[in-house]
Amino acid sequence: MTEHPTRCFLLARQGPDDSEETIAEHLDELAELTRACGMDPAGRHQLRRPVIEARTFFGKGQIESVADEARRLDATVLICDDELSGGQVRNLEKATGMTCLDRTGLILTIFEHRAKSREAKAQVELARFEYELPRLKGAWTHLERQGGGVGLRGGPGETQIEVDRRMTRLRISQLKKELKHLEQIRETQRQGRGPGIPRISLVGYTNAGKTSLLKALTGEGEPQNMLFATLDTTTRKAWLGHDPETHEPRHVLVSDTVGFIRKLPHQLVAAFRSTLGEVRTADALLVVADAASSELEDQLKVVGATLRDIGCEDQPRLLILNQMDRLTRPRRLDLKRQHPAAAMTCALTKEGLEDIRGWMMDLIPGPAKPRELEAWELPDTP
Ligand SMILES: Nc1nc2c(ncn2[C@@H]2O[C@H](COP(=O)(O)OP(=O)(O)OP(=O)(O)O)[C@@H](O)[C@H]2O)c(=O)[nH]1
Ligand SMILES: [Mg+2]
Repeated sequence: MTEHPTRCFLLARQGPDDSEETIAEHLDELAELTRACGMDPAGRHQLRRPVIEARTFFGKGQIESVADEARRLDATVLICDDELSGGQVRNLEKATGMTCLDRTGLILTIFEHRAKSREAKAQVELARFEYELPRLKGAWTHLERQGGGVGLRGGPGETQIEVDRRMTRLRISQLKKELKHLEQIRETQRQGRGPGIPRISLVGYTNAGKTSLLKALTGEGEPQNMLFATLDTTTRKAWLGHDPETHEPRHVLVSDTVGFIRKLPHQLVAAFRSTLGEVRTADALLVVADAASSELEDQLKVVGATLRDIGCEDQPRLLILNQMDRLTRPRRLDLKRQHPAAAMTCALTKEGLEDIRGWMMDLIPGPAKPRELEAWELPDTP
């Protein structure tokens, strides 16, 4: 028997300042996210909504027509590109009879599926609990009403929610402790890698080609055409070339990291702080972008903002416009004009990698040259 993927219906709000194309692109990305989660996006709508409806986010009529269409398409899950409160999720579920998720919930689910290492699992679990904690409040109000009205204390609903909240807080503090411990181990490993070898981090929008570049530079890494394929940091040694003066071979340590995305849940950014510590403490950053994306400039803005968010502002960085094999010649020239300092690469054919190596070689001082001792430093010859 073949298993059919869950069919879902996508929704996004078009506010007064949002263009139709922008929201359509956000929905394209949301569709990619649902595929990354193993679902089949059956239909979508962008709904004009100047003012958000407090109870259900969208208007009553809008929700009814969406529910009708979703039913026709056999969709059982409703996914909203905008962040919803716990109460809004419950009200939408009641109104449509469908399971409802917001973008943050979807991204968290993908991360839960992908997390393999102990650290990634703990980070994702922490983000999930942080996400759920304020949402338990909505359930509490709801149960309180069931229990007989405001002010009633000690009812079964209240007790259960209080227990849930306490357990959630307890788990959050345990996870934070565990992550602190794992961060210390990581720090020790970092120091143990030996002084002198500079550390470079690959950062950028998800699916831009970071892992492919790690592979092109170091021979290791498993690229996948999938959003958030990489959650764990992998560090490998890359050969740069020979020092032009000493002729010694030069190396760097290159780290691959989790990708960024528009509206990356802040709970995830906070939870991934220790993984992203690798980026913060790197000597330089290689910022990888998918040059063929129609969203290139927006994605670069998201990456810039996320880097600021995690405290990376001062490190030297090289913009890498990857996937240039997918560009027409005029577009290539256009991009070269817009980003004259960027390296243009194709990670698959390794084209342009020399520019990256050259940049790293120029940036990073080589090993200290043997110093010729002056006469006054030498022991007296008998
Ligand atoms: N045509 C072309 N495809 C590329 C290039 N670089 C990467 N890809 C493809 O793009 C997809 C994503 O590549 P990855 O290296 O996994 O991307 P990533 O940035 O590590 O993505 P996440 O880990 O999911 O954030 C894969 O299917 C790669 O084969 C390139 O230069 N040209
Ligand atoms: Mg990757």
